[in-house]
Amino acid sequence: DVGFKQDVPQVQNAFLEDPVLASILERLMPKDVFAEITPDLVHICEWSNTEGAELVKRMEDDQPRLRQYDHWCRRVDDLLVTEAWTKQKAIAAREGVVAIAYERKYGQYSRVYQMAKLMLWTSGAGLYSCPIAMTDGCARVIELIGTQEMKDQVYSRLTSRDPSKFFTSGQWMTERPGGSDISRTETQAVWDEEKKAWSVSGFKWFSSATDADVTMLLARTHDPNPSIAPGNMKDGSRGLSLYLARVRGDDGKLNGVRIHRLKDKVGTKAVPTAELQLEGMIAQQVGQTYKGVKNISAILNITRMHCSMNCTSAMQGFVLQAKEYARRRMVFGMLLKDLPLHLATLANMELQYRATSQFTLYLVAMLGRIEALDNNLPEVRDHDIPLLRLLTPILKMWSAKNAFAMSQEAMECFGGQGYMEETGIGRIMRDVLVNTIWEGTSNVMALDVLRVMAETGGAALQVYSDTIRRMTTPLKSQPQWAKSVKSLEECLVLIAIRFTAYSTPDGRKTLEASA
Ligand code: MFK
Ligand code: FAD
Repeated sequence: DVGFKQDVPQVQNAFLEDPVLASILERLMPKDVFAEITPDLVHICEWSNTEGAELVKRMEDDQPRLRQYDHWCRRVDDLLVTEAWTKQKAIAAREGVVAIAYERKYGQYSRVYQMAKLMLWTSGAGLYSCPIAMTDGCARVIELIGTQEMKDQVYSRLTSRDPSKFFTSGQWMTERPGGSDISRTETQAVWDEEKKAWSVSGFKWFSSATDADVTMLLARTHDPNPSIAPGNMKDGSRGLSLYLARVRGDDGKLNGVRIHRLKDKVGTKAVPTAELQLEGMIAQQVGQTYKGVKNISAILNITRMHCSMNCTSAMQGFVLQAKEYARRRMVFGMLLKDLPLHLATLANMELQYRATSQFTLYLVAMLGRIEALDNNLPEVRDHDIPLLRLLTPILKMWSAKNAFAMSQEAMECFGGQGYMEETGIGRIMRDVLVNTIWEGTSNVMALDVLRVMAETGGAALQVYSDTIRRMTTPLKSQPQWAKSVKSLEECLVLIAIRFTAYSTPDGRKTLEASA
């Protein structure tokens, strides 16, 4: 045990050590709200660094399994999730990672608080953030269009802080013929007069967090009146409706579900993602018949925001870790932090992280206003709603691509050690990569932007350009670099830089100086 020993990089409190998140929150919230939530944000980082880190490790070492048959050859489809995974559920409830957004204790600022906490909680929750995202989305749909019974029996549990009551939700859209294009959905829902419920049968090709208590799913509605739907069913995505179902009954038995297989994935290994056959799953319809895609889109827009929060959280971790290592690792007689070339790499990472966190929380703040304020207020109706709709797919795509690219950079910052599983960068790299695919691939996000432009006749884009103009006009002249913007992506980076600049005391002066 002789020779050189590297000074080990220390785990840091991501809220206290990173000036970025705190400065954004200070800008987005009233002082008293910021002061009140600060201890909770400090606390969740401490939890993430201790118990959370331990649970994440255990979730990775001991992954979910499927026991399909018992020893008498009876089909049981026992999904064996790990103890650490189960514990995460209780902690998520207790910490209110969904509840905070719906309690609305701080009105429009509740969403910002929830997402900030979620960002800091993610490093200790690992991919338990996946069921939490879908639970959040499900709660929002029920809040918007659910029946009173759904609100009493399901919503109240999705938003509960009591671990013994807390429900999580799945989101079953993707089928074998298509995930981006769900118009070829094979699953059917037929009304069961005896049970006074819908009976759903088909095959769901991807079901994350299969241990969820309830699920939202799309199915082709069988209309008993053939004159409404020839052949009793309408083709395409406009023949789909949204359904809500319990995954298991009170007896713990699956509700008309057979678990075919657990997926063997590149990452997200802690998440039990399964292929499911549905045979008479009892469900309730949510919202209008044939409006399934429209109705489930409220989940999509929330979960896409969670994807971006997940990316922002990963980027924050990469930046903090890389900087910490740079303060301790000597090369060629100097600390990494003092080498201009390495510093340039860190600065680029820092810039990407700042841009992403500013952009993400800017959208979260709009979501908070839409959820908590009267939607007829002109600033909500004419600004927040169209702008959030336009920017959500852009943010989702952009943050996912950037977070994965940054994971490679972060790995390289640690040299060979970065490639070792023990540093944890490899796991996050694998996990963060999925954000480019689930909840819609990049090209599907690009097409969604076009959908918004087409549907609003360009109005959303007008709001966007007006907003940018408002942000830039107070400057005496355009900075030189702003004139050379070549793409929407570059433009977004610049907007994010501008937000960053505004959020620091002398940022504005710096911007003026660079003009
Ligand atoms: C850490 C984070 C963890 C997150 C959890 C992840 C767990 C994994 C979960 C999954 O991956 S779940 C599966 C996610 N699947 C997708 O994201 C599907 C990707 N494909 C799309 O998004 C397609 O664009 C879409 C399925 C929506 C296309 O369907 P259609 O039927 O061809 O779309 P169409 O006809 O253009 O739109 C139908 C209606 O929906 C229109 O409204 P109207 O009925 O009023 O005309 C659209 O305006 C509306 N719509 C579509 N997308 C919308 C939307 N409205 C609001 N927001 C949207 N995003
Ligand atoms: P496809 O739709 O076949 O896409 C293939 C390629 O075609 C992509 O590059 C795509 O961008 C491109 N493409 C598609 N349409 C167009 C177009 N019009 N123009 C240009 N390019 C296009 N789904 C659920 O419903 N529930 C879940 O819980 C769930 N969990 C998941 C967990 C994991 C780990 C993963 C990886 C996926 C999960 N999914 C889930 C599925 C996911 O949402 C889909 O895989 C995704 O939406 C893409 O659908 P697909 O796999 O059918 O690919």
